[in-house]
Amino acid sequence: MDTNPKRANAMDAYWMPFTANRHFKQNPRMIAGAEGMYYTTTEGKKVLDGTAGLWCVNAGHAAPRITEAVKNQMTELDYAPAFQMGHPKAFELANRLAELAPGDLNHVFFTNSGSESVETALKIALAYHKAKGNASRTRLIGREKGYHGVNFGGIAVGGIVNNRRHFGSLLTGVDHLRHTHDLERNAYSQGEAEHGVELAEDLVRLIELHGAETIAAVIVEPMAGSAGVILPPKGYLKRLREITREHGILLIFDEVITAYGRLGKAFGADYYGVEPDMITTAKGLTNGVIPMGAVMISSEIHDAFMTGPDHMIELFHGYTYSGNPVACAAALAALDTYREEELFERAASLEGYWAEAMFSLKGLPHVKDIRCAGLVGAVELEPVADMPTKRALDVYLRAWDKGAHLRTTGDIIAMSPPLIIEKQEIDELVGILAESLIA
Ligand code: PXG
Repeated sequence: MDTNPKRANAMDAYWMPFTANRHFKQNPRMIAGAEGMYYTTTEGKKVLDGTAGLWCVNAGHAAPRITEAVKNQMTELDYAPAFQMGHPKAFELANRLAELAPGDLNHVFFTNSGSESVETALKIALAYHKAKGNASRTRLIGREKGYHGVNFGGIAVGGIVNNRRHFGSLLTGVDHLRHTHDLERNAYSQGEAEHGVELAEDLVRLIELHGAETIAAVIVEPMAGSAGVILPPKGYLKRLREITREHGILLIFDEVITAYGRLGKAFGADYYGVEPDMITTAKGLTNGVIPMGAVMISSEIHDAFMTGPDHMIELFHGYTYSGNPVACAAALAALDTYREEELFERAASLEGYWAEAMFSLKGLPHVKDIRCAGLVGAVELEPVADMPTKRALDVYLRAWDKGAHLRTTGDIIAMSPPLIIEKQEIDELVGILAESLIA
C-alpha cells in the first residue's frame, strides 16, 4: 500500500466510512463505472450489483432520465438559498411525494441523508407535542437492533451496540422495545414472520414504566434492514399503531431502505398496511445519485405548527442544502422513472421468483435462515467459532471474485438488487451466492 498522502493515488488520506480501512487498503476493491445492473472495476471486470449500491440505486445505475435531469439542472439553477426563499422544483417534488405517501402524510421536509431525516423527524415529534401544550412528552422510544443512521438522535434510539458504545451517553430519556429477531420460531419467513406479535406489548410495558404522558414518539423500521433483514411479525406493526394511537404517542416509520419500491410498493407502510404519523426516507428518493432525504409528515402534525403570528418561523430547523435544486431535479426524474418504468409494480411481480430463488439456498453449508420481503433477501449463517462476522465476510469476498456485490452485517448476507433486475440476473446473483457458500 502506498501510504504517502501527498501522492494522488495513495490510500491513506481517505478515512473510509464503516470500513475495515487497513484490511481494505491491502486489497482494494475499486469501482470505475456503472451502468444498469453492473459495476465495472478499475481492472475492467464486470460485477453484478446485488445491493443497488447501498440499497439506493432502485432504478439501476446511470438511469438516463436522472442523468439528463441533473445535467440540465446544473446549468439552469445550481443552487438557491433554502431559508426564506424557494424554487419551483422543491414545491413540485413535495407535492409529488405528498401524493405518493399514504393517508394524510401531506407535508414534506427535505434533508440530505437518512440520518438527517431521522433527526428531523425526532425533533419535529418533540416540537409537535410542545406546540400542542404537552411539553412533558419528551421521551423517545426505539427498538433493539434498530438502525436510524449515525447522528446522535439516531444512535440514541438505534439499537446496534457497536454504533452506540463508543460515543458517550447519547441522548437521555430514550428507551427501547425488544427486537423481534427469533430464529427458533421464525426461520425461513417471507414478508412477515409468523410469531412475535406479542412483542408489540413491550410498548405497553414501557408506557407502564414511564407514563404515556412522558413519551413523544416510537421510531421503528417497518422491516429492519441494517441489522440483517428482520421481518416484522404478523400483526406487530398494526398493534404498535393501535397502542401509540391510544396513548397519544407518534409513530415514526424509518423507511430509508423500504421506501421507493424496495418492497414492491411506494412505502413499507403500504406493503404492511399500517399508516404512521411520519415516514423518514432518503436513498431511493434520488436513486442514490445526489444526496437527499425527505420526511413525510401528517397534516395533524404540520398544522399544529401553523399557529401564532405568520411572520414568525414555525420550526427552527433546516439545512443549507434542504431542497437543493439539483437534488430536487434528480428526485423528480427518479420518481418519473419509477412511474414510467413501473418499477414498484415490477418489484412486486418479481417478489415470488426472488423468494423462490433465495429459498433454494436452504440446506447449503452453514445456512441457518433465509428471509425475504419484496426485493430484499438475507441469508443468516452459522458463525465460525470465536470469529464472528468471518463466515459472511469470506462469502462476500468469494462472491466479489466471482462477479457479484453483496452486503454483510454480522454473519448475515443481505441483498437488495436494483428493481430493474431480470429473472436471469436473479439466477446469476443467487447462483454466485450459492457457489460462494459452498466454497
Ligand atoms: N435509517 C435507516 C433505516 C437506514 O437503513 C439510515 C437511516 C441512515 O441513512 P444515511 O443516508 O444517513 O446513511 C439508514 C441507512 C447496510 C447499510 O448495508 C444501510 C444503510 C446505510 C449503509 C449501509 O446495512 N442504511
